[in-house]
Amino acid sequence: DPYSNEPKRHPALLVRQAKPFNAETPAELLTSKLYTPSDLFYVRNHLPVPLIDPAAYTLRIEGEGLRTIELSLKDLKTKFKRHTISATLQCAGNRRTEMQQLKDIKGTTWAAGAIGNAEWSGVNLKDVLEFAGLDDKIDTEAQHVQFEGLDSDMEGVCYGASIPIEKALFKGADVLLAYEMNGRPLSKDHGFPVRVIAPGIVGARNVKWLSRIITSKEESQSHWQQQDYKAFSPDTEADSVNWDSAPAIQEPNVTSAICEPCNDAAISSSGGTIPVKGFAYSGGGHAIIRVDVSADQGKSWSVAELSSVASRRSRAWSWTLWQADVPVPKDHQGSIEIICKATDNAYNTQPDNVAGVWNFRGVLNNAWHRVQVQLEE
Ligand code: MTE
Ligand code: MO
Repeated sequence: DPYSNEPKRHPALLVRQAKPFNAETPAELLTSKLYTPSDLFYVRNHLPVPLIDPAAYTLRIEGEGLRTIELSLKDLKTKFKRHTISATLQCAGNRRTEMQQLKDIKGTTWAAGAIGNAEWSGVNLKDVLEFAGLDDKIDTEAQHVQFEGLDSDMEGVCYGASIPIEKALFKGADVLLAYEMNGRPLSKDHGFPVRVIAPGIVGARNVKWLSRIITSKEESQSHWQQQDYKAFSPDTEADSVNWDSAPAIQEPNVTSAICEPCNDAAISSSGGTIPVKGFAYSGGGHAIIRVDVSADQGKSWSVAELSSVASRRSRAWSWTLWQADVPVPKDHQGSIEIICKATDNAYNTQPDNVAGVWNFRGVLNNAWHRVQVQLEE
C-alpha cells in the first residue's frame, strides 16, 4: 500500500478523500484566528506523502540561464537570507460543492474550507535563482519557473507545476522556498522539508516536497498544469475540451464565504440582528476593500468590519476576516438566506450566481456565498 506511511491527522479535519488524503477545515474553526493552526490547515494531496530524510534531502536547480546546482536543507538555511511572509493558500476547487449541487462534477468535494492563512519562513526564490546565475537584467530566454515534488505515482511521474518567471523576479516578489509554517518546521502533509509558497497564486502551483526547480521557455508539462486546473465556459464539456484553449490558473479571482452561522443553523432573532463572520480573499496581491452582507436577497446590504494582516501595496497575500451584524428582515417566514460578496482593490467583485461561472472541473467558484438559517424567537 503506497499509503502506509501517511502521517497522523487532526480529528477535526473534514476528510473528503482518504487516499490520497484530502481534508478541509470546518467553517466554524476557519475564522477564529487570522492564522490557521497548521494541524487544522486544509490538506490537498494528489499522491501518497513521500518519506524524506532531511539529512539526505537535496534541491536541484537548473535550466535556462542557470548553472546547475544542488542545495541541501542546511545550505538553504545557512547560505541565504531568511524571509517570513504571511500568505493565504486556497485550492482552485474551493467551494466546488455549490457547483456540484447545480450539475454533477467529478472532483474532490470541497465546501468553503479548502483555504487557510499562515506565516511562512524560508528563502526567497529570487535569491536562489540569482545564486544559480540568473541575471534578470539580461533578457533571459526563461519564461517560466517549474517545480517538481518528491511525491510520485506508480509509474514514477511526480507532481509538478510552474509559475511565470516574472512572478518570481519582480521587485517585491515574495515567492519563498519555505521550510517553516507558523514558526515550526513544515509538517509532512504541508511539504516537509521544503515547499514553494507563491503568494497570490492558486494552491496548485505551491509545490510541496520540492525536489527540482527548472527555469524554461515552456511552462510545466505536468498533467496538473496542462489538463486540470483550468476553467472553461459553462457549456464546454470534459470529453470534447481543447485543454490548450485556456491558460493554467495562476492568480485566483476575488471570493468570500460565510463561516458563521453555518448552513441550516438555528439562530435567535431576538436581538434584531444576526452576527455573521467569514473570510474574503483575492489573488495577485489584491487587498480586500469591502465585504457586503445581506439577509433579504440583496435588497439591502450591511458593510462588514474587516480585519487583516498589514501588507505592502500590491502585496496583500493574506486573506481578510470580516464580521457584520445584519438586520433580521421584518417579513421573514422563519427561515432566511444570508449572502456575502467581497470587492478587492481593483474593484473586482463576485458574480451573483453559480450558473454563470459553472465549469466542468468545478474550479474558481466565486459566486455570492449563501447560507440558509432558521430563525427562533
Ligand atoms: N505539491 C505536491 N508535491 N503534491 C500535491 O499533490 N497539491 C497542490 C499544492 N502542492 C500538491 C502540491 C494543491 S492542488 C494545493 S491546493 C496545495 O498544494 C495544498 O497545500 P496544503 O496541502 O499544504 O494545504
Ligand atoms: Mo488545489
